[in-house]
Amino acid sequence: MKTDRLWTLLFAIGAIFATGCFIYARTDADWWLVPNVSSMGREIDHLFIIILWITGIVFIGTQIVLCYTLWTFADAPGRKAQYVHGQMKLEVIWTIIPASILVFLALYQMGTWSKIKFRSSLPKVQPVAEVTGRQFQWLFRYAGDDRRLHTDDDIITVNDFHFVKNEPTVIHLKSQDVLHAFFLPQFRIKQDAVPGLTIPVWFDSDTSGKFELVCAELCGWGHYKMRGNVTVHETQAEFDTWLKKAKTEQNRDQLALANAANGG
Ligand SMILES: [Cu+2]
Repeated sequence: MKTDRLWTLLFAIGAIFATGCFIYARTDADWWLVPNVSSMGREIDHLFIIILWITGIVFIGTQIVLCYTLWTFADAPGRKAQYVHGQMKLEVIWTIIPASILVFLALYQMGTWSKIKFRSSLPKVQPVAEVTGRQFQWLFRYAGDDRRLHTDDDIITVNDFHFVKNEPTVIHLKSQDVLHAFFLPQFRIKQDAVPGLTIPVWFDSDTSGKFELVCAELCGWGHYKMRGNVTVHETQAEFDTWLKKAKTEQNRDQLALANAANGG
């Protein structure tokens, strides 16, 4: 009997150890702590880390209680099972503690949430682009020289998003068909694109360079293809140069199409 208990205990400790190793391996890789380049990203990471600490402590605590229970109340010759209807006091305690943790988290994250999601926090700037998700690509519509969207000189790119470093950046997010999710991992931005809605999303970047955009909502067979490149330009002038180049390319393509249609 004693050996049985020992084996059970060893198994429980092994399971906890294996789970710990697994969690460590996943957090050590760039699985969730992808480098962050946005100002709001730091606050979001901070919230995640607090939640990880709370759940980690609770996990270890409950596993210790589990091991203790396995060891102390294991079957023994002559020991009779006891019928217990309930333990009011314990049930109240383990309801109040998680409820308090949830209330704490709800209150603690409110400032960050309002900064990121409340319309009143939206920077008062023109949107850099209108972003439309559709099966299976991201379309970016930039304003041309008139600085207005939905006019003849708009520039449209596919899976290619550009904006400027250290500038509050706003996009208008739409979907043409089904639910998609606009996910910029390095900026900690994830927002559903919902058919029929235009959703303003804002973020910034303190680093210039190339980053990644992916769709984070299973939207059909080609969902895996819905990824794009994000380029953060060092200066507005650099962005303008890129936009000009994109416009020239677009005009050239349109001309080629018109020529082809005319049989030329
Ligand atoms: Cu998708």
